[in-house]
Amino acid sequence: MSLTAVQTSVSESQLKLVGVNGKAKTEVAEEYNGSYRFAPIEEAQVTRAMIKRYFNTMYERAISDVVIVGAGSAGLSCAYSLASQRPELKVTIIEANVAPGGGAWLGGQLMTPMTISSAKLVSHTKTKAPFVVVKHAALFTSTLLSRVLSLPNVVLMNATTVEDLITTTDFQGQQRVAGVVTNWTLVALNHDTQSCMDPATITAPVIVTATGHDGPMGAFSAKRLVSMGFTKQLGNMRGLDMNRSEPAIVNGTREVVPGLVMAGMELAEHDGSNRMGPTFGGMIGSGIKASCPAAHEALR
Ligand code: AHZ
Repeated sequence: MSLTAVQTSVSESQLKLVGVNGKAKTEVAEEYNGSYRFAPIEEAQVTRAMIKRYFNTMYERAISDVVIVGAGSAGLSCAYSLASQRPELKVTIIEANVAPGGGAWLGGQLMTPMTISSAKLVSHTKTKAPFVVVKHAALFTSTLLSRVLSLPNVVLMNATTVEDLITTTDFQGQQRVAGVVTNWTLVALNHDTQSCMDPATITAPVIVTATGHDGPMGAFSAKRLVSMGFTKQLGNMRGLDMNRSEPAIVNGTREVVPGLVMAGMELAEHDGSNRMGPTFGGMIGSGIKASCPAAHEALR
């Protein structure tokens, strides 16, 4: 019997151990050993299936109820809390990286276990442990991502960068943030090498910014608030102190300027609070807390 490359990795005796979709085990073994077929498909169908949905989504979400910038642990926690409790809100997440999740795929120093510190209330009533350990950070992040993406009112546009903020003057004459300026990340990274490549926009009554601490992309909105004159100067993140950092971030989560709620480690750069390091309770708490002012603004 001639076997394809795929089939050579599965022995006939292995195949006989399983049954698929109610088929007899011997029938499955036969299919995988030469007669397995897919339904016929045209290449254009595949391309059109993607294009139509992607651009329909862009068209529809050009006006959103809430935009969340950054799909790290804080942004995703905010998205889950907000979109699951308020299914009527169109929540659009913009993530610069191809892979959403930010720094939450690992614990610290490229190690896999993730610690999540307990809120004091919980440790007093239920357990004395100051934190729980998730066996692999990817388990936390993939579970959260899958829950967020399963919500019908959530859209995630990854490989897309927020390049700027949109502002407007409200009916009281006050300046507020009213949307984001977006571009595909590969375009945004090439503004220095190509002539003007204009962006697109998404307007929304409220933006949640959770772009993390300073780095190649981080603290985007905090820095832009300074150059736009909304904020005088950055506080700049201080040295690592887990005991000070987590409460500072959760307690400091707020609408920093009208229309812009800030969450996660971006707040450390904005307010000048401490670095947190590899513990994630503060990020989850901050994301959940950010969903309250975001819902309030979106539903006004
Ligand atoms: O790619 C960024 C990351 O996934 C994304 N992002 C940044 N700028 C963006 C922009 N447009 C779109 N202009 C942008 N996306 O934002 C995400 C931030 O995730 P993160 O995990 O870096 O931040 P977080 O605040 O959710 O969690 C931080 C967790 C900590 S604490 C810490 C330390 O103390 O050293 N380090 C990390 C990673």
